[in-house]
Amino acid sequence: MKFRHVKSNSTNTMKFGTKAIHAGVHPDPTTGAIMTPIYQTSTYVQESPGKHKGYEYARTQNPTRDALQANLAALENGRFGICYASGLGATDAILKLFKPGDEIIASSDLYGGTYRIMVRVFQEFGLKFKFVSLDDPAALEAAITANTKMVWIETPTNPLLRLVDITAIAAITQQKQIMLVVDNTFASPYLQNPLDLGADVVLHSVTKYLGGHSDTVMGAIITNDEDTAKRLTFIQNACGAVPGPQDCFLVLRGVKTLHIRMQRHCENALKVARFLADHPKVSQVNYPGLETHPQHELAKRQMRDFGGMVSFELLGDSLPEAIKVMENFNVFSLGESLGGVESLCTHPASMTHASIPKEDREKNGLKDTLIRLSVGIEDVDDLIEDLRQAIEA
Ligand code: P1T
Repeated sequence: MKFRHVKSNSTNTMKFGTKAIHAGVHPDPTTGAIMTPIYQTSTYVQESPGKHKGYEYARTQNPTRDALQANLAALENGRFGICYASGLGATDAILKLFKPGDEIIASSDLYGGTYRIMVRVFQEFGLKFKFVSLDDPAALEAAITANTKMVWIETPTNPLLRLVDITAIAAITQQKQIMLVVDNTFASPYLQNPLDLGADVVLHSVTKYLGGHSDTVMGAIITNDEDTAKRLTFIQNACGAVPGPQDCFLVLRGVKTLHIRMQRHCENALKVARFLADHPKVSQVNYPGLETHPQHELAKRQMRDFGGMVSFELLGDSLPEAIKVMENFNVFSLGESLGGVESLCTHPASMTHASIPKEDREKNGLKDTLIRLSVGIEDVDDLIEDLRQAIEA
């Protein structure tokens, strides 16, 4: 099979905003349509058995998906992009690269669904997982054994907005020839490119900032390694968790404004974080852009800005009070997910991280009273007023 996800040379030299709009997409060859058509088909007509235009069956290849995969690869400065039906579908594909007995070290603060697929699905098939706090890269060296095959990190982490030093971790994994996977969902490729910092594989929940409009569920993997890309493309087809062409179209459309949206997400989130940090009823604010964040210097070095996610705790640590605040919001909507244009508020303990046992959550510093915000791109004065009235009501 022809391997079709190679980035075109011209996008190598483009800046981010130009790539977001142009990489991977071409005017439709039959009509000149500037927007990539939604190839809503399950199969392709062949002239003679095996004589076709490079497309046989839509689980295996689809032109709308090809365009998106090439676009996302370009945004991460990678050669190969492979899309899946969800972020967890992409995680599933990566975990299928390993065999029973292989050991995987994951950072201990991570999305609850990632923890769940590791512990409740792949551990049953014989993969071994260790969850280690990787704030300090030395903790990784101590955890590695001869069977360690992969290190999985999220940075910034969900929901505590801690950072992992990708360059420092990559120095260790490269020396020991262990695959390093970075879940770059919270930063988006606009703020951070892990492949440039030494990671082998980047994963996105495309559902979030890449899609950007809370209307699609999708995942993506980007890598420079041809063998890994071939194996992941094989799994994409053989296991079948592919995104539909309509969803690929929506994400191609969403990505065209990624750079503009991210600028506003960052601007608004910093103002929201400062407001919360100054509020007398707030005891703790997690945002890498605050000078008080313990890894602010690393954030400045590793990221181009600090993102749209903020989490906080109220003084007194009362769960009923935290719930009251979440019920009081008028502009922030209470719900799971993040990265859309509209502001969302989430209660990690009962929603996104409910699948992690309470004892483990608390060991990692995730309290039941933590409130997570996905700061949208509305007028920030309205967001701050909404927070003020919800906290003070
Ligand atoms: O939801 P899905 O597209 O399958 O992506 C899973 C996923 C992977 N990685 C990170 C860092 C994530 O945050 C997620 C999904 N997270 C949420 C739904 C959430 O509200 O945190």
